[in-house]
Amino acid sequence: MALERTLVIVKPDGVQRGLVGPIISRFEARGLKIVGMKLMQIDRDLAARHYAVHEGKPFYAGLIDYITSSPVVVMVLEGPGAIDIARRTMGATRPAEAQPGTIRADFGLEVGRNLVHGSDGPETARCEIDLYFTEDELISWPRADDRWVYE
Ligand code: D4T
Repeated sequence: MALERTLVIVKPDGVQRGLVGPIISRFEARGLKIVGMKLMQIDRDLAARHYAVHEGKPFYAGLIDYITSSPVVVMVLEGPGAIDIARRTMGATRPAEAQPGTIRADFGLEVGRNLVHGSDGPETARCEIDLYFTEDELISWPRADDRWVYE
């Protein structure tokens, strides 16, 4: 499978609830490699650019308030099929509909507090990575485990 990069965000509820470690652990244990990561506060301008596709929807205002309410941890994860793998690890958008064993099912209850974001396709991933990271903030590094994770 092609090596991909995807943007993942531990949202404000994940940070406030002390779940940064447990959430990142799910992705690490899966075999995805962290190639960029930082704690940051998303301002309203960045939030509007990230969620531009949802502008005008009934939940948009609440979504912007929520994502800007507290620090988040943003990261770029790399691996074969990383975009889809990350989303399957997160589970369905609505935690009530997410499969047990996924992050949203195991840690969440409501769609407006669904703990994590993950890019939903190759084009979105490219745009979102550019939105949050400069090129020199991303590190390509050989991992000792690589030959035990990749065929
Ligand atoms: P994100 O973008 O946060 O990874 O979520 P998803 O990709 O899984 O889902 P989405 O784009 O459809 O929704 C973006 C964001 O809006 C919130 N939301 C969504 C909400 O508060 N109420 C709703 O009815 C929907 C559909 C949750 C995620």
